[in-house]
Amino acid sequence: MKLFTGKTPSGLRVNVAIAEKGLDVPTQWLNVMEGETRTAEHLARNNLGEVPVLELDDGSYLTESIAICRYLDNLDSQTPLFGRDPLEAARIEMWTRRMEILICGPIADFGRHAFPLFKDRLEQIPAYAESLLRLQDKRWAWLDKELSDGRTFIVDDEFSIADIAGMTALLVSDFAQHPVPETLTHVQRWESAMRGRKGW
Ligand SMILES: N[C@@H](CCC(=O)N[C@@H](CS)C(=O)NCC(=O)O)C(=O)O
Repeated sequence: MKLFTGKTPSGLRVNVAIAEKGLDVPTQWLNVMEGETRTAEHLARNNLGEVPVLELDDGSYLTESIAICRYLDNLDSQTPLFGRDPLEAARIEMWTRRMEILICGPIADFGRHAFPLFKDRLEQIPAYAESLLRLQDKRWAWLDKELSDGRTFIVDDEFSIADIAGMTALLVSDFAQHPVPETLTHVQRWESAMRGRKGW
């Protein structure tokens, strides 16, 4: 097994999962900004030219950060990230989708419409990008209400893949220089916990 990853929002998910589970996975780091995911060698691993990619021992490749995390999680029963029973697994799935779609969605789309990396890949619309930052603030405010019950993590008091999914939004927010509003103390509490996790 070999992981191809980067210091990127999606790469971070797998890096954190590996660190949390204490796995030892040989890793090759690719620099996205220097185009290392767009070489013929890497396109043969993933024709979307993205990381993370996990190469399996039979020579096949697994892509998509959450799918890779699920595979790694199933390799042992230590510190399960996807839940211990059917209901817990379903609640974690529910929240992972919410974190991906509602919380990561606007800021990731902002990046596509604002970051130079994407300028030749789509028509960037600056006004749309600005509107996505306002939407992101609304989504953080929604999450703040959800977390106002005082829970440490996204699903109850157990760190899970739902937290890892949300970390992506924090890292893209760093790149966008658009932090979580200071007034959102419950999200701030969650954010501090995330930035203190292994592998961040
Ligand atoms: N849905 C994919 C997204 C992967 C992705 O967008 N990777 C980005 C880094 S966060 C990448 O490798 N980009 C390289 C490029 O666009 O050239 C996942 O979750 O793994």
